[in-house]
Amino acid sequence: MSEPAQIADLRSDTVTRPTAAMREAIAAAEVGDDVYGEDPSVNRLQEVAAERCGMEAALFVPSGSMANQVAIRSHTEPGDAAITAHGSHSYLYESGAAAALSGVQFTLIGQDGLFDADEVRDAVHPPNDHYPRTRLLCVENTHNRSGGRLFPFDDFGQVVAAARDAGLRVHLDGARIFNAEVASGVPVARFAAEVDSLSFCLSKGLGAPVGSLVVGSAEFIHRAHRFRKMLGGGMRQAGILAAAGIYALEHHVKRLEQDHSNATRLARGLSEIPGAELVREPETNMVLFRVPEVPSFLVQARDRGVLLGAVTPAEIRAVTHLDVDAAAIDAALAGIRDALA
Ligand code: TLP
Repeated sequence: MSEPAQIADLRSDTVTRPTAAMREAIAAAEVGDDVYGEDPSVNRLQEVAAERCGMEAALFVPSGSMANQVAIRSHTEPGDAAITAHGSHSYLYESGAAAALSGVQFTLIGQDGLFDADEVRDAVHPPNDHYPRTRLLCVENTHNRSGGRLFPFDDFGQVVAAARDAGLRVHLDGARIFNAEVASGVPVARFAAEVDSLSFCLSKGLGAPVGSLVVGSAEFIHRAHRFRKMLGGGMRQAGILAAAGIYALEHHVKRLEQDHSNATRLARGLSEIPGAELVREPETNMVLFRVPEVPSFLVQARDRGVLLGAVTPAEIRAVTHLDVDAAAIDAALAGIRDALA
């Protein structure tokens, strides 16, 4: 049987394909061997990223997972503890890497990716040799598992202050920090100014094929560079990827507001479909919703050209991105309505 015509792939914003203009930037990229530090496009991307975040330095890595793990490894020693939210990507979706690669134990707090300063204070282990040494706070903004929720800037400042009082370092998993910037109006540099390291992805809403950045102080990035090597993340003529990243930072940030309005459009439409129930109003580019029978619904939707993913046995995630416009959202809604009829 032939595959149904694809109307909308809403499984993730990672599914985008490079635009023609991005491919031109890739084709024109100057390259060199980045393990020797000689790829001009990678060097340029790292400068652009550091400047955009108002930090001293940046490091290009192949993935968001490696960005988080390089940061965790750089901030900690084996046997340390890191505080993060239930459902955070670095805890839940990175194959146990913090335990396996850094020997770090997580202390989980909060709900739906959000938590407050008291929860941070309560989660810090006392300075007693029985306990793991709590060393790091990891915050995720926007928070994926809770459907792209924003960590409000004031609350963010308070949890960071609590971490500082306890002598912790702070890492921000900003895989989608530009969605947060566009949705909240708080520039990425203001979030970055609060933390020791920030990671962000080029390969999600920004529409590049591969790559993430870790940004921080020059000293931190020097240490992170070593751990990137140790994790196997040293790349050679990576300038063809960096060129796509530079293009994405220059051209694909402001347009994220379209993804956000498409997510709102999708949520509005879903709220009118019998059998679909929104988990909460979208804040950025993700919509979480429930249907009575998730596995069979996913198949029915796929048969109608609408690709979706389950985040729990009961919840479905739809993510808007560069390759779905408002017309595709409307067509996807018609497919979903039909799949639930
Ligand atoms: N998230 C992916 C899946 O792994 C779930 C997705 O489709 O959303 N931090 C956050 C907040 C993320 O959402 C992701 C990817 C990562 C880190 C890891 O990025 P990659 O996939 O590049 O390793």
